[in-house]
Amino acid sequence: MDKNKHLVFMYGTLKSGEANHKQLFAKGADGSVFLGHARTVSRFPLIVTTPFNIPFLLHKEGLGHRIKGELYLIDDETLKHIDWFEGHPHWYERRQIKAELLTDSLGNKLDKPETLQVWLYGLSR
Ligand code: PCA
Repeated sequence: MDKNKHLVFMYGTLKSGEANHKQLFAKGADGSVFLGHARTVSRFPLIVTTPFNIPFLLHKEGLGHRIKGELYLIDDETLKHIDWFEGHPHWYERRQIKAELLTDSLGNKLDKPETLQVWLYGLSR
């Protein structure tokens, strides 16, 4: 199996402290590494609704707000697991977007935000 790593932006239940965060480590404790806090470069609609306060991000770039989240570096096996967990591509769809990394992994603000191409799970329809 190849050993590629993938940048993934989390804004919902996979974030630290949220209900599904442990899924990031389901394929090994080092399957995911937190890089820092980040924000999408473009705006996206984020529907925050009950039940369970699950936020739904819609792949309608340009509408809504710049979304705050957490950036992780994830290995192949963990990415496959998260794809399965999020129902990619039939429910959530993983797409590439641009995000700004704002802090380091300790939460210290970067002097200059770093713009990165990252994966994000959202709804297309
Ligand atoms: N979890 C993923 C996408 C939507 C969700 O509920 C996340 O935390 O980014």
